[in-house]
Amino acid sequence: MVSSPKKKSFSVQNISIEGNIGSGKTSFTNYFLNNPNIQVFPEPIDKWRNLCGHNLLDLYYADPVKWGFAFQMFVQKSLMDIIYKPTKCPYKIIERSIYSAKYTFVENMHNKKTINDVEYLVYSEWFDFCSKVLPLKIDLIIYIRTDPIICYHRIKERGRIEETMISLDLLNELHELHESWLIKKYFTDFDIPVLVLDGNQSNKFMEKHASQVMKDMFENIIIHKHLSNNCDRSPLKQLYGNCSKFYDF
Ligand code: TTP
Repeated sequence: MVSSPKKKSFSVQNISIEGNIGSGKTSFTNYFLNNPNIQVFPEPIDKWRNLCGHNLLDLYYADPVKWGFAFQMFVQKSLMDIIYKPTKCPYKIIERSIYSAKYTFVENMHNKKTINDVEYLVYSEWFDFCSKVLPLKIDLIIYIRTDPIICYHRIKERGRIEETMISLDLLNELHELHESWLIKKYFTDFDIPVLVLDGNQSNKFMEKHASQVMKDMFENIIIHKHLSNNCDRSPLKQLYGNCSKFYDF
């Protein structure tokens, strides 16, 4: 008896929300909270603030040279934990990824000698192990692209106690590193599609962006359910391709 070709099952699609400190990632992520097709995993900042009673975020900002390496190793571990958390939803949204931690924060710390060459090498060995050896997969990045000066004012407004030291210079440096990574595609072996959204806009517009993304995702599930075995492209790659895309409202 000849069996008919099986339809592919829908593997979970991982989407990470990226952008500078204060760019609006958390607010954007919150729009997806009550969608039954999407499970949202917020950034594990509470863990960074309380590792067995130690506030690593605070230690880091108080003495970056002493604590930068330990802090970033822990950030990497906590972000890895999230990508492995199971979900029954077809889409998983995570805020930040090991990629942004490495390509923006750690690169910046190394450039400024906050972490030394040996620490950088040890970190990079772990990063390579996590990103290549383990079956880690992110299917789409949504980049909330926000002017550093706007990020600066938002950070001042929210008044997170550990972040009083954050300067506009730091935000400019991190912005440039996000741009190199996600717009200029500096890391050539990084081929995850990037959807770029203008984070300078009001909440009303960001909500519209989120609705459009959810609509795309819903349609994408329907389309993917009808794909046969010989299509091996990830559904989100099919949707967004390899180039950046802006929604225009
Ligand atoms: P973000 O990850 O940028 O989160 P956020 O709350 O600022 O995001 P948004 O305002 O866009 O919703 O940074 C959280 C804090 O952690 C911030 O002080 C920067 C710090 N951090 C690092 O120092 N290194 C890292 O690798 C990451 C991911 C964050």
